[in-house]
Amino acid sequence: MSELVFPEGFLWGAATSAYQVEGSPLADGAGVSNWHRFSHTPRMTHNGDTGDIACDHYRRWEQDLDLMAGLGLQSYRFSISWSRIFPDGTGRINQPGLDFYQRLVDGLLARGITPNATLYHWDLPAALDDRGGWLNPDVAHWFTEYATTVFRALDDRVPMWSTLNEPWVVMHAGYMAGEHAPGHRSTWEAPRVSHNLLRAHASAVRAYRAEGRGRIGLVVNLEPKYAASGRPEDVAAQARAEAYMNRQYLDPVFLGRYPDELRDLLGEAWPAHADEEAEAESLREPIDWLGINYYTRAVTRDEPGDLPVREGRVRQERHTHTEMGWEVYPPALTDVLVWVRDRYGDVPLYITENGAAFYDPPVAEEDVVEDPLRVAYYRDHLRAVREAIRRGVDVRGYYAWSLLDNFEWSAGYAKRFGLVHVDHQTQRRTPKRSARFYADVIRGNGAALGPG
Ligand code: PNW
Repeated sequence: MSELVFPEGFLWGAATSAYQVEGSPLADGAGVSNWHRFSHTPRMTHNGDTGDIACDHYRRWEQDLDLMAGLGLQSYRFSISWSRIFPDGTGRINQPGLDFYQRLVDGLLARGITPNATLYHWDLPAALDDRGGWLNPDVAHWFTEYATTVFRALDDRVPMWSTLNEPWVVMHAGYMAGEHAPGHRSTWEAPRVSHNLLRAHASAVRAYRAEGRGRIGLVVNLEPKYAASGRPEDVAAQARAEAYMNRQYLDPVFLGRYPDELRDLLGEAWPAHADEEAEAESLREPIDWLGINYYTRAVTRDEPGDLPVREGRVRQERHTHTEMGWEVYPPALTDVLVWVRDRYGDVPLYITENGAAFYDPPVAEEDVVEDPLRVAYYRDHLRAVREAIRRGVDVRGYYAWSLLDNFEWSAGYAKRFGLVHVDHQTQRRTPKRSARFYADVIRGNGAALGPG
């Protein structure tokens, strides 16, 4: 490949997820999800925001597909809402829920856009939460029943699948930190949740092998950890933090074992999980591709007593931070891609999310929102991806997070990640400068990034 452009066939896309954009959560026979319930619980989200309307994508999907086509997107990563298909989580299938995704997939294909479907992006049927959710070992069967139904309906037109989006966030934010549904805070529950997530993933992959025709993978969030100093305590803190976030899922999937550091960082909560450890080998199930969501890095130092990770973050004042408080540090994206290849071998990689929340100026009469920080973020991170490819890492595609400003979970609508601005009062969509920039990048297969 020439110096500037990406390999031929590199896939350029953007991503969203069901609860964050669709709205109409109970339409056409859908069941209540855990996130519907959680966002309607007082004080759980910023400003009491919910996904009741979100981007109204459930009704405006055709307009949104035209928007994608206008940007020249080659692929769209979206998620399927489990509770639209199985209102009770298992058993009865709600056909109108499936029909929505049939229409969406057909509309993508009609525009030459490759669908990339995520089965679970955090919205669990509330009926299953009532039965213990990810704590109940039966969740692997429930998930496989749901996955198989969706495969049968859509696999003839969807060539790329992933099982779970960011199991670490499901476990940590949902069961350890209490910030996401179901809002638990339990060091004891967390390892069981992780294990059941991995069992569900492996079981769905096995089901796909039996009848699927496309490629199936897993999507993880990775945040490279750098030790704040060479002190042994800080180096050990780095290893714990890396094991907790970056290796807790990938080690079982690729190596068939849990990281040793989990024992240390979960303390008393871990010995209860000898059975899980013994079962880890059965979690190793070959996948066709791995999705990596990258936003930031962490510089870590030892902080005794701060359970479970005892990870003290050292804020890097000299660097820009996004509205999420996340440091902007593009070189770590190159590092993490090289790290995955070196540790786990040559599985095809996709960046399934990358992007930033910044304050955007109010929409004026002009037809574009100026967002220079986001343009720089995309430029610098895409250069970092190109650098990893130069170093021989097999990166096959990139998805911007996100197509639209959307419901940013517990941060509600206050944080904007979109390439396209959404006025949540009127639902008007206005492209930002970053959308124009990204369209240019796609058109020249990376040439618009320039050298660097
Ligand atoms: C991801 N972390 O969430 C999700 O996949 C998206 O749904 C979300 O909108 C996006 O990133 C922006 O937040 C993450 O703490 C949440 O490391 C938290 C972390 C990582 C990813």
